[in-house]
Amino acid sequence: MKVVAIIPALNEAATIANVVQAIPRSVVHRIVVVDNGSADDTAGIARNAGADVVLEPRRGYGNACRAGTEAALDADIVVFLDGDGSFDPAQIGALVEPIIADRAELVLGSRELGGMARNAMPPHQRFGNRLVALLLRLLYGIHVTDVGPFRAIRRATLQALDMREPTYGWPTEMIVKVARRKLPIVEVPTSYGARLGGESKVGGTIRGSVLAGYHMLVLTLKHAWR
Ligand SMILES: Nc1nc2c(ncn2[C@@H]2O[C@H](COP(=O)(O)OP(=O)(O)OP(=O)(O)O)[C@@H](O)[C@H]2O)c(=O)[nH]1
Ligand SMILES: [Mg+2]
Repeated sequence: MKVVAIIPALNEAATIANVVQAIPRSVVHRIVVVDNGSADDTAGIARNAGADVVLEPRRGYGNACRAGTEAALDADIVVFLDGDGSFDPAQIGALVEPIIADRAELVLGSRELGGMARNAMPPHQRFGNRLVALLLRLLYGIHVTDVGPFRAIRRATLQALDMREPTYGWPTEMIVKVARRKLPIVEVPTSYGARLGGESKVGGTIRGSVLAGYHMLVLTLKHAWR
């Protein structure tokens, strides 16, 4: 099974080389970094570290993930991870295993199960993730403990989901659409630390937190009542 790692990255010059180089090449065949018009040299540094770089001019986490998926048509499985070094790329093998074993279509890395460093996630973000996980259980009957970005999915399945969300709704949209199709979702414990450098765009900013929380809730409710 061919595995391609997709890393959406916006101004991650301080960390992107570390992340790309830590990805186990025995598991991952190709690394795609999607640069969203960074003001720094994220793209050049990622390329030097061994990644293929895709430029996506339309801003937004979802737009970047979609561009990465379109650049990974050769993949059987795609893995998404952040470019800030908060996840451990060594755990990608554990993340893809349930798909290879045909036990899952979507595998979610759970930071609640894997444990997070004390300063890794602000309390409001942890609360929001737990709340959405609870709603996913109540409204869709799926047992998840976290709604994180570190995840693996069969590429053909992802393509069939017809993903639409341009920004922070993308990760939740993926989960609810897989749940509505009654495809198997498995959680795997993944560790989580504070970003290794650079600046936060989501949880560490008021704007990012409000937008992410809003989109996660709207997506969860919208697809439940459809
Ligand atoms: N391409 C792209 N990537 C983005 C965008 N917003 C965030 N990202 C990336 O998504 C990942 C998660 O963003 P972070 O800023 O780390 O968000 P966070 O994890 O809530 O915040 P921290 O606690 O500071 O790590 C990082 O790899 C970012 O570079 C965006 O608009 N476009
Ligand atoms: Mg982060």
